[in-house]
Amino acid sequence: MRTDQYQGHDYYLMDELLTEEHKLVRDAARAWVKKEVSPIIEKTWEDGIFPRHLIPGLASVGAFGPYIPEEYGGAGLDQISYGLLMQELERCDSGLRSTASVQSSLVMYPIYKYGNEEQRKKYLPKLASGECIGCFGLTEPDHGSNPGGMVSNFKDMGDHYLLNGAKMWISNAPFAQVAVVWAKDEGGRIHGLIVERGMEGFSTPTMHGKWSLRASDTGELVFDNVKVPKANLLPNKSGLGAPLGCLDSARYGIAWGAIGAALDCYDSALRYSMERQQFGRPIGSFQLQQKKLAEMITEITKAQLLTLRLGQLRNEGRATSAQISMAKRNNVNMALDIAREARQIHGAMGITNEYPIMRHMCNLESVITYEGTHDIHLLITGMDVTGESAFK
Ligand code: TGC
Ligand code: FAD
Repeated sequence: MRTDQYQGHDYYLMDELLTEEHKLVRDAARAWVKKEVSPIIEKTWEDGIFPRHLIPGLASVGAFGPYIPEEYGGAGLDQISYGLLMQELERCDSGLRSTASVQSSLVMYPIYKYGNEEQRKKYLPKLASGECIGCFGLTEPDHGSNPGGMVSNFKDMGDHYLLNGAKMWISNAPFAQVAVVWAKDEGGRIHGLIVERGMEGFSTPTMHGKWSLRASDTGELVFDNVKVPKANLLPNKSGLGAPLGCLDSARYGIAWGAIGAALDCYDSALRYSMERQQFGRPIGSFQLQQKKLAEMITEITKAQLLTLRLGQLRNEGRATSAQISMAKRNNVNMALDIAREARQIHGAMGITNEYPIMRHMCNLESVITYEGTHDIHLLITGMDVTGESAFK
């Protein structure tokens, strides 16, 4: 079993820009991860299952609904604390962060933002405590980057809605008790519906064969004439902007999370480069290895500054969707590049599970694809700066 020797890296003294609360939240999450998750993460990843016994611990560090008000069971924290939490979770494993992202930004956020008071009171406290786990169904087998083309639909049957269709690639689906599902009404307008496990005609088959994000459970959502009570429709926002609004929050968390994965790879590579001797010297004394390490910490530092500023803008309610896209795209790509370089610094050892590098690298292939692919985020930036959509 690998000992988690991780230390944070703060080249530009960013801690001085954080509040005491930010640091407390981050340090508590880091301590919990080191104690409870690091010792089991390699085995869990190999087994290809999400370790459900960690759910109460995730709730205890505030990872479920960090920025949801306390009156609904959330932690009532700001956006920077939320980001730091995601960073610490993904420092360990992207799948751990995924579970928290989905619960917070893709399930609790839409219920809080688009739901009515009854729905908030019914679902949010149980989601915050981890008593209930949720998932988010947007992607379909034939509609990934283009969710507006979805075919899942519901009909108004008078006293209930009748839901049909299928969602694919859904994180947490195999064990979630509730699903926030996006489907079209008879007029073709997209709405969010809360679908509960146990509703007749609703099933959640597990998807197998992933070489990435193995510590997160992924599944389908299948709706075969599911009767959904009318009280389960999210009433306060409809249209594609509703699910995309949730994605803004999750993509922001991923921007921080990716820094965590990059920091873990850098931390491991730096330590290894000073321990591993070749030609009678630590490999970290060779210029080629120093170039790799210097470029890694430079890119991490740039991402930390970009993301902290984004957090400030989100705290002020001024961050745009396009700014979030830029950070998600930049940081995930940066983390993947760093994982590849770190793998080389570790030589052959880098391909083993003695070190976290290959696990991070494999995970980041999902992270660079979900919540909008690398290409899609580039096109969002392109659209923002030119005013021309390349999608239509
Ligand atoms: P478009 O015409 O541009 O926009 C439709 C409406 O949406 C509004 N809008 C947004 N609103 C809030 N936040 C955003 N980020 C928004 N982006 C657009 C827009 O203003 C418009 O509103 P209105 O009122 O005018 O109707 O839409 P489009 O069909 O051209 O598509 C644009 C595109 C391609 C950028 C969008 O579809 C997109 O982002 N595609 C990527 C799909 C995606 O990210 N899927 C993620 C699925 S969930 C997931 O992956 C979870 S993984 C979780 C984990 O395990 O961690
Ligand atoms: P496609 O859209 O088919 O894209 C294939 C390729 O074509 C990509 O390289 C893409 O960039 C490119 N492309 C597409 N359109 C354009 C264009 N206009 N211009 C240029 N290039 C383009 N979804 C959910 O709803 N909920 C979840 O919880 C969830 N969890 C996930 C967990 C995992 C592990 C994974 C891998 C995915 C998950 N997803 C989830 C789905 C994810 O959001 C989609 O995979 C993603 O949006 C891309 O869709 P796609 O895979 O269908 O790729």
